[in-house]
Amino acid sequence: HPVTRLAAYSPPAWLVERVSLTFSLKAEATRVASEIVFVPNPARADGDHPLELDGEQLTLMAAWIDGQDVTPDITATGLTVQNVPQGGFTWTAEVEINPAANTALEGLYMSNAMYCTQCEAEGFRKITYYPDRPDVMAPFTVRIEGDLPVMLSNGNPTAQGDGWAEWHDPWPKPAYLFALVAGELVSVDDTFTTMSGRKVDLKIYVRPGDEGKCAYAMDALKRSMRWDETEYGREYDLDLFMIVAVDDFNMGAMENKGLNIFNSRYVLATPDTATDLDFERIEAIIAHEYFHNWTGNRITCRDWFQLCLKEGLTVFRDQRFTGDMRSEPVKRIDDVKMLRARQFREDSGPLAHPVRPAEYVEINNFYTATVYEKGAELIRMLWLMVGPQGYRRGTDLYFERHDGQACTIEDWLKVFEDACDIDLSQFALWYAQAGTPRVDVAEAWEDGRYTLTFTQTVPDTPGQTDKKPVPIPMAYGLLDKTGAEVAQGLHVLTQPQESLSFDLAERPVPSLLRGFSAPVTLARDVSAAEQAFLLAHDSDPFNRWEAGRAMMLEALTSDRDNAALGAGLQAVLTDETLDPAFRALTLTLPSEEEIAAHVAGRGQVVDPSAIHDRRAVVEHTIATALGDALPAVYAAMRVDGPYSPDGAAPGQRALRARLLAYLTRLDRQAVEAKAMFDTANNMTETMAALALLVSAGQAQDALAAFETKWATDALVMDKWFTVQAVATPPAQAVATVKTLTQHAAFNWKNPNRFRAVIGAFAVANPAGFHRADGSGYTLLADWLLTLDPVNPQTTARVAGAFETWRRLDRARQALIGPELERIASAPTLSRDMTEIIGRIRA
Ligand code: BAL
Ligand code: ZN
Repeated sequence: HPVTRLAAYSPPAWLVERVSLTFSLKAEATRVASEIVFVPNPARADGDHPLELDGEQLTLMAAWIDGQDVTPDITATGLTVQNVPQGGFTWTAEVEINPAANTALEGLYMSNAMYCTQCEAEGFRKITYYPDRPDVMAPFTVRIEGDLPVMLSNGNPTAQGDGWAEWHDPWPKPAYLFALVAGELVSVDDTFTTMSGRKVDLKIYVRPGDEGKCAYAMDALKRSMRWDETEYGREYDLDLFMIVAVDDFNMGAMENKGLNIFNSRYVLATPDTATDLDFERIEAIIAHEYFHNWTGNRITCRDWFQLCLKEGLTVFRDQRFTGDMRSEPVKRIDDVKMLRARQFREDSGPLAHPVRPAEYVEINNFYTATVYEKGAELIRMLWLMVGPQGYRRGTDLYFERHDGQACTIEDWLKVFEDACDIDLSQFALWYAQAGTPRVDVAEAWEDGRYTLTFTQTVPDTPGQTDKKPVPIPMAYGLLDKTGAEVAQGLHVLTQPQESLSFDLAERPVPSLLRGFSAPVTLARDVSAAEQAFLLAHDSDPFNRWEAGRAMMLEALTSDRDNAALGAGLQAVLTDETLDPAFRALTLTLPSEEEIAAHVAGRGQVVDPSAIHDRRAVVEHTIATALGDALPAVYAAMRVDGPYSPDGAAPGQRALRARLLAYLTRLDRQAVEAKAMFDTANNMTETMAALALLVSAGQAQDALAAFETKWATDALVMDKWFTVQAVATPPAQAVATVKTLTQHAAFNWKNPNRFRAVIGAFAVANPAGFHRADGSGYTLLADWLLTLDPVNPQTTARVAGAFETWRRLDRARQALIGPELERIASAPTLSRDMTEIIGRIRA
């Protein structure tokens, strides 16, 4: 499979002035007629150019240039026409495609008798021949013919009749933002008046029967539209904004211009069917896709190496939105937990790559935690470094200077250099160097002078050594004995080693990397007493949580005495000035993955079984130490009255669920968990209780009752699948997963189902997956080989579960190695899997 390289980028020879498409929909034989007006690209006035178009799995019926028949040279990936008129021409063609056979869910495909598309990154080439690259932007006119009641495409509707509909999108866009949807759909409607007073129609399309599950998504959409106006000055730019919920979808959602397509799990929600976390995710993803309208669509990426230009920025935007809608410190802690669990894991293993990769085989393999989450951290560091006003000046200039263009990271950094008068040449290294920088901290106290010395190193990663220091914004505070702050600030580290000194009356306790001001690992010897002090006193909520987490990690991986931890957590638990959501996070033990990463970071071999067992012991110890406060706060956090996913209630439920976990640790009969399951009036409490019952081996009746109640709701049944795949104790996990895969509702070709069972088991039940007999590995490998010919993109994503294999003991590596080899030697392995498995094995 050929490698695509950033260094080999050259601008397109031909630009598209406009494109018209006519679809005649038939499940097995859809015809796509195209008329594309090509004009020469002034940037390529370097001689004569043939016409080269991308195209895959297309049957070309006929093609013309300026009305003359042509016979292109056709390969498996596209076509070429020599000797085209160099001043410009019109290409007209008709192709036939088979949406019903498209199980990969890229291009035009069927989901439950509904036609839909997914074109990012390179799906449009499976719809018709086209220059399928993001730096070719054009206005689209689309006509859809078919006998379906709803037929949608991008932009505004221009005309419709019996069996046809026409759409026009005036905003030039790359092909990856094209969308078409057709089916038996109904819409939930609303309107939004923009800041300049224009009325926009909002429509969420769902299957009949799901109309009652869209209210939260609609509300989140309106709040997102307002937030983008007030925070970024960005107004919506069409008369209509549509969202469609689709059951078969590889991603979470897709920002197609004016016609966002969503995985139905991120649209549909009622208190009965969705948890607090589901509501929060719906809000965040609705916002994310909407925000792409400016960061992604109006200004797009020049090439796929620049993916973080739109994704990192849009993730940062949605993170800030959620922080504003909910709790900023809680959101920050959640984001850092996710970053560490997914991106630090990726950055420390064989799949490590820079935020802007230099090469790829299959671009779908680079929709990663590094591009998205670390990409967002880079924007966040920039925001910290230039301050909120400088940041706004920079983004204003970005929109003004680059509207309608396909841009690069260099363009993005240049607007900040110009708007804020800073030099970002060193900052650009963050985009090019993979690996999580490590900052070692040493302290000195002498004659009233306190000195912190920081030493940074960027670790080697596959294909990258000898890295340079990067700018690291270090937010800090210094606390005196009473916990009062005697100094605080932000210092940007730029040197391999750098010191900061302060003249003080007494030796302070430092609180470093406040708010997690940079995506680095901080290495510093901190005593238990100092951690306990920070847990009790730090005015930075992130570092307060961080101190508790550090104490827990010590308890989980060393023989340190836990008395200070128990007392510190009890103080947090009973501190009514603290947000219950924050208390819940602080009382949550690090996940098994987080513990494994910590162990590996110390250069030790990871034993997932030992980690699982030790975690249970420490949880028991903490539960005991919490004493009477545990049942007391558990009772006090009860939420009465009607369910609301907003306000204080989710935090109270989160704390209550956390405490229920501790209570259940002390009572293997799980009496309280059974009581919560039996009396819950919302899915949040139902799932919290069910997960504890499954891990306590007490869930037989509850699982049966749940299944009876929800058998016909696939999204809710995914929760039933996942809770068993994830929470079943390690000894039974593989057998349970095998049973689940034989369940009538387990349609493995549906990405949500596959992820709910196989994906969840492999990443979220580490002790079950890493069973010493290797049966978890064989199970995963079998399923990857089954799914790959059907849906390579989802297969390759789930295969990432093997990325940590080198940190395991030799015996486990000796079991995984042959499974990886078995996959690699499959006769027709996809390009996606060939690349991922190749990199994991390298
Ligand atoms: N662009 C793919 C889906 C998303 O990141 O919004
Ligand atoms: Zn995105």
